[in-house]
Amino acid sequence: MISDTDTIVAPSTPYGESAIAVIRASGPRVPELLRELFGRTPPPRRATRGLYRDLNGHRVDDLVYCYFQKPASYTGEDVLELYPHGNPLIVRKITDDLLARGCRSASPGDFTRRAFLNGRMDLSQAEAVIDLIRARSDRALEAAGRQLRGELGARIHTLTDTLLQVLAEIEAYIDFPEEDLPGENADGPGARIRNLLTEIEHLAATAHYGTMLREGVGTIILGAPNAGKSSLLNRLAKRERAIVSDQPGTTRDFLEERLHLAGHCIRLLDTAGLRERGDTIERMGMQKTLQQADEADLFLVVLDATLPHPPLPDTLRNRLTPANTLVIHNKADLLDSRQPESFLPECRQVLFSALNGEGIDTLEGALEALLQKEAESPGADRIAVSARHARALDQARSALETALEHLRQGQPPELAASELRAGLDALGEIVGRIDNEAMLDKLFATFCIGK
Ligand SMILES: Nc1nc2c(ncn2[C@@H]2O[C@H](COP(=O)(O)OP(=O)(O)OP(=O)(O)O)[C@@H](O)[C@H]2O)c(=O)[nH]1
Ligand SMILES: [Mg+2]
Repeated sequence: MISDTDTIVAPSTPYGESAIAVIRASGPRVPELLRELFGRTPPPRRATRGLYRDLNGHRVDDLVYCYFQKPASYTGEDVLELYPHGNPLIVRKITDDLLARGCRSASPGDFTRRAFLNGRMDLSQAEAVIDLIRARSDRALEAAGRQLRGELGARIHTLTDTLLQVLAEIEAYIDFPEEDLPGENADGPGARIRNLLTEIEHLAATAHYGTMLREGVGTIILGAPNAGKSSLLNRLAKRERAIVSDQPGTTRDFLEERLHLAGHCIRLLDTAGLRERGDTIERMGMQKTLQQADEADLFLVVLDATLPHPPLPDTLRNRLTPANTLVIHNKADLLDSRQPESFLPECRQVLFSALNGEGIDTLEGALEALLQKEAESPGADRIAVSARHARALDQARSALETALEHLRQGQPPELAASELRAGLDALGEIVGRIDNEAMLDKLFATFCIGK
């Protein structure tokens, strides 16, 4: 197995006061460290009490430790976990002492990287570890948990198994050229590649939702100055987050507030009002609004129900669909019995008053419905791939499409075979048949130290 031969050490808990802290060491020196520190190798996986003395013989802490014997450990190597009192000074003294005893400071993601290199988990699972730690909503936690349990890996393996079969079949025709490749029959290679393509596209289509889970659902509040955008943010956030005033152009920079709805983490953005004129700062604010809108997942268009509705810039208008937009007719309290003027009629309309809270339940319900739709599209298969996975899936898709084209045109089977192999490689990158060190460095660098 590929593994560095040094023994790495790092605190696994964040810096600060706590009841206990965790320090972890992994590598070949662990059994020796145990003998040096505690005069014994305890039975694996059993919490043991001990007195930690540093190299100079000074008492550092009375603590509990646990030995995980390879390969049955997180990293697949011998691992020592120490649970001292959660004082940063103690944690530092122990870490420094372990460094003095010949360990090396772990870099971000080092432990998980070793787990991956030692075959304890595939790459999609290693990535799920970081997703799990970072998850800010129930849905994100669930998705990361499923990926950590290997559900994405299993899907990819099913795809690569089928692809290998098709490849073997095509290669058989290369070896026995006197037989013709079966053409367009139901279980010929062409049909099976098309099935694979459907599966791959299906998985790739979950990437948008995957980003929403990993980064929060970017939800932008848009509308004319004074429409009540900041008042809406405050209502949804249930606190006075943004300044509200009757002066048009109050919000100039954008404000972000995180909230939870239907198991999702929402990044709600309040923005500068959109209008034709405005001073320099306000225009800069509007520019920012349009930039933010470019990256948003959902749109809350706020209108003053008592006024005629100003037009939206075309670039923005083109992004708004019934699947991502709610039209909010605010200031319903001023409306008497009049009906508000309809706007973007294809989208869901909600009558609302930020002043008295009327319509807030309907609004939250409508927002939840949009989120639920996202979660279910494109089929509730419960897997949401990341941008990295999506790129690999896309490469696989284009290779398979080219292979299909070669077969269709009756080209020599070698050409299709070579494309299918490229497709296999691309799928392999998702679970980790990667021999590119730089790529691994980049991936694990996003981890925290001690993980
Ligand atoms: N009557 C009534 N007034 C409201 C309602 N919502 C907001 N307002 C008032 O409308 C004015 C503008 O509200 P804001 O929330 O600051 O509007 P905005 O869209 O953020 O405005 P800018 O930041 O200037 O673009 C304030 O005086 C609010 O008190 C509402 O539902 N009913
Ligand atoms: Mg505002």
